[in-house]
Amino acid sequence: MLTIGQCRLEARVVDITTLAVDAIVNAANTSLLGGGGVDGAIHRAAGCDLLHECETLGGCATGDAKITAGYKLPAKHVIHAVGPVWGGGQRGESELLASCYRRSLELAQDEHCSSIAFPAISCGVYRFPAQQAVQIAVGTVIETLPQAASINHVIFACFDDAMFRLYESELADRQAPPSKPA
Ligand code: AR6
Repeated sequence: MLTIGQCRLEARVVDITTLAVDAIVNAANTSLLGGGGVDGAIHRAAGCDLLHECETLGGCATGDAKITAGYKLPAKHVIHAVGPVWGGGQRGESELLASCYRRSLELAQDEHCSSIAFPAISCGVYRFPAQQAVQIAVGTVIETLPQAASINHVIFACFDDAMFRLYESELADRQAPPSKPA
């Protein structure tokens, strides 16, 4: 766990669809019309009204995000972020992934959310290297928090222990060392 100002950042091994936070982030695709992985799990748990709202949104560009209600989910909102497909690292993948985290926090702030949970966007079907993605996720959230003052709790929801350990290690690395006594 890491505390930055008023905000607590933590990693958890958890199914993101079970979290009663203000917003969960979905790792969506540009159609916003559902898919496999975490996207499929979110649509199944939210019910078909989520798909109906997504159908009105006109899709979403890679690196951007759009927000809907949470319907049958315990979360109030779903922020649908579209991560990049990994293509070797020379196609702007890192910047596009960072943009997903920035845009998600901006939308959460616009809705006055205080808690948000992210999956490891692009780390499944889209094959982004996990360690690099985790550095981008944690780094971008920390950089963006000053512009997202409503947020006081960020959860990195991990589907397995290996991903959890990467987040734990990244959060520990970013913890400022305790100041030495004078
Ligand atoms: N809770 C938390 N994390 C999960 C869950 C869950 N319920 N389910 C999977 N993960 P992926 P992507 C993890 O493939 O790579 C979809 O078809 C998973 O272990 O869901 O961004 C979309 O429609 C992995 O670490 O998303 C797109 O077409 C992470 O979530 C495409 O996949 C992301 O894996 C997006 O691919």
